[in-house]
Amino acid sequence: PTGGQSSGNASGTRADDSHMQWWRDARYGMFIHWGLYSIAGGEWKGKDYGKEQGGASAEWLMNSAKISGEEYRSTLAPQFNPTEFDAKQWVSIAKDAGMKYIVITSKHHDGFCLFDTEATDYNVMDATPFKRDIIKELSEECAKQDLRFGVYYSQFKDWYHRSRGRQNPGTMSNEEYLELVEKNLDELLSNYGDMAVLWFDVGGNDVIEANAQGARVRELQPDAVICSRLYSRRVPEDQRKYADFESLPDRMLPTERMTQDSETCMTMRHNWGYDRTDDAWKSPKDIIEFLALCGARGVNLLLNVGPTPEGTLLPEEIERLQAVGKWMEVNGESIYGTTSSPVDFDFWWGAMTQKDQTVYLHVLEWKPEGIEFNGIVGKPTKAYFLADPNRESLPLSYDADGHVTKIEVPPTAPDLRNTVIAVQYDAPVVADPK
Ligand code: H79
Repeated sequence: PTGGQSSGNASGTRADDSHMQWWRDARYGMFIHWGLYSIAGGEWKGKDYGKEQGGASAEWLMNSAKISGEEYRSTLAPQFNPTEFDAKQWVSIAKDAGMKYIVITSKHHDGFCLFDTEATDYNVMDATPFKRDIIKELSEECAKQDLRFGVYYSQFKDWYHRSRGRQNPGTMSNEEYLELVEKNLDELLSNYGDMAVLWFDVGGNDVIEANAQGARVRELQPDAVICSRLYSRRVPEDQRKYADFESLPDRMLPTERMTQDSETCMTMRHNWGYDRTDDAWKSPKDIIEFLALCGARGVNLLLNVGPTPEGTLLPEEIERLQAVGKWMEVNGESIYGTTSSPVDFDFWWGAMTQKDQTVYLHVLEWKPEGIEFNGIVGKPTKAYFLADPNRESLPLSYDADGHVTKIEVPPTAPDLRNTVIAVQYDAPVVADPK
């Protein structure tokens, strides 16, 4: 009844789910899509695949433009020299944005490894002039700045290494490929300090294969939080033994309260990887709304950036991260460590999160006539704007019959994007069963 999440599916493989607590409290993380595809930016031989393929070209370019592994590598790898890459700056930006963890593509479907590996020479050290272990630099910087660090790893799709017959000859047989994944995982789990998250993507249907990979993660990093995409969606949920959290489909906001640990991964525009022509930017208000709505449904938000070939974040990305960071500085209490709304419905003005004896109203649409809500037992003791350092009380009235609480507010919204009102009770919040 308190709206707290139940444990993930993985409790069977650990004594308890204590490794999930930081992740539940964190609520907001940074996703980074970066690789050889960033150089192409959605274009190949003068053709803009971003516009042609429904805007899903960036990290999918190799597939969309039907480029052979050989040509993709020989064209892009020698150009991969992002000399402006500065792990310290990226981590600071994520931190200032209010994000609590980072997940970066260590290997996407194009097969290119952003880390030092013995398993393939198709990696940043051996195949590019850059010769710097990006995963090492970022993991060390996260440790320094006290941010959790994790990796995305495409375990099933690998258009470079994995042979899938004539269409994609690959460089390896299936057996060799599974060995590559095993070695890569061992390296990622052994050489980079604490791995907070293992973000697998597009799992195959082979549960035995997936379980072997999950077991290896548990063995080497028992506290790593494992993404449900270790398994394909066709694997029944109760068989996803190592899935610690449910990953909602790409860019999908939750439509209802989730009863298990869940995360939405979201882009700032359409693509994940850097794209030269993608101009579908979401606004800072959009992102602040995502945070509120995800929070109300008990879901983490993993917000993506797609750095440039030079190794920088885009000014548009930085601007949005800073705007949301400023909002979080004032209103973070209504996001971090909160659980989903006490009630299953939204209100005309927005939605709620909760913590202990407080409910947070995320007011996305202002109504000068007052903010009304129902669904909670008892009369609140106090309501105030989180942004008000003096916590001045807003006038409250309570309709005992209808259980409706009304908060009087000024004619104009203090924050048009999302004004948070903290509503306090003198006991833990309980949803009204009526
Ligand atoms: O890493 C990002 C995506 O590249 C990856 N998941 C996020 C986090 C992803 N892998 N697979 N998919 C997403 C789903 C594939 C969708 C497809 Fe298509 C639709 C493949 C073919 C049709 C999108 C549109 C890609 C090419 C055209």
